[in-house]
Amino acid sequence: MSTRHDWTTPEILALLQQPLLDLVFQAQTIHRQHHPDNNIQLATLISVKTGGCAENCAYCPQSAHYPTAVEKTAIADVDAVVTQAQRAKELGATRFCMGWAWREIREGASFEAMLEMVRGVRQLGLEACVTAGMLNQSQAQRLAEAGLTAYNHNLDTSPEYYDQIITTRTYQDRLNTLEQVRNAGVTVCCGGIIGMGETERDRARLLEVLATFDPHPESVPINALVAVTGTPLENQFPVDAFELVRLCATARILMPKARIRLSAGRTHLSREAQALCFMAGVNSIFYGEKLLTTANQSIDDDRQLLADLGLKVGVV
Ligand code: SAM
Ligand code: DTB
Ligand code: SF4
Repeated sequence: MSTRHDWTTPEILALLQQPLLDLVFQAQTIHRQHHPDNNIQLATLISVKTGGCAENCAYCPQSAHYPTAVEKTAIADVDAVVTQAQRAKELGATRFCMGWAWREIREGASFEAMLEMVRGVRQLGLEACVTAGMLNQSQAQRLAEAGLTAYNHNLDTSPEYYDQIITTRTYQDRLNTLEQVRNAGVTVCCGGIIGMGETERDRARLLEVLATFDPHPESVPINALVAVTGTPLENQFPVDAFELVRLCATARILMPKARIRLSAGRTHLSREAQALCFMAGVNSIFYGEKLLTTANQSIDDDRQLLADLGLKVGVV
């Protein structure tokens, strides 16, 4: 099957809703046509600038709008960040992702520091990813020149459900940022969140927007909501693992070449549920004790899981 960019909502819903094992089988079949077998990427995430964000994303513990336990911090030092990247490399990561709780990238010393961090991470031979909110063309260009591999900016949910989750910036703002990233020649890391009270149709619509990009995002993070105390979504129940598997599998079918990253929310998943996600085409995880402000699976548990499943880490 050739890679398509013209998927429709009914087609995607039909994929999502088919019997689970048919869906996973189809996803794994496509996965094996485009990716090495039994291979997974480990990406380590750090928070360079935490908390105090001007946006009101309803899921986010870092938004200044909500009374969460997250405290605003200063921007981390370049040296400290590069040292963390070195440590992540020694532990087996091949991608290093740096997060800033910003509505948009700011100019000045903090942007110069961001460029230095990118150069430092690249010098270690790691892929470098930044997520720092909206950016303009000149900033995207300067990040590209510093060697940035990918910029992460998520759509989070469907265009229809979006204003239930965020009102301080629009879906179109997000699309514009993604276009700047693409124009600068930096790869696009763009995905969303499951478990925020959205319908199955919203999930299909999110995937539709991603799968009608041409080219597709090189990397698609799939986050299961981490319901954090103090946020408007604090009382959401963890999403059923099979629904997450369905989303991962459908993303794999629609975007055969993308890296599908099982991102936030793995601490709620059993080893078996994670294995099913890998079967469904997931080929990247966040690796390290912490995501940005919340806990991740432990390194020991992840190593054990990969060993038990016979998954190999590597850049292929
Ligand atoms: N401020 C930047 C932005 O919004 O693009 C970068 C950081 S932001 C924390 C990156 C992404 O993390 C969000 O777009 C969202 O998809 C995900 N995220 C944040 N909080 C989450 C949560 N509690 N559960 C699941 N995913 C979350
Ligand atoms: C993405 O899609 N998920 C990551 C990364 N991109 C930046 C962030 C997850 C954050 C989970 C909540 C927290 O730890 O603050
Ligand atoms: Fe800010 Fe990003 Fe959190 Fe939204 S998701 S509140 S933009 S840090």
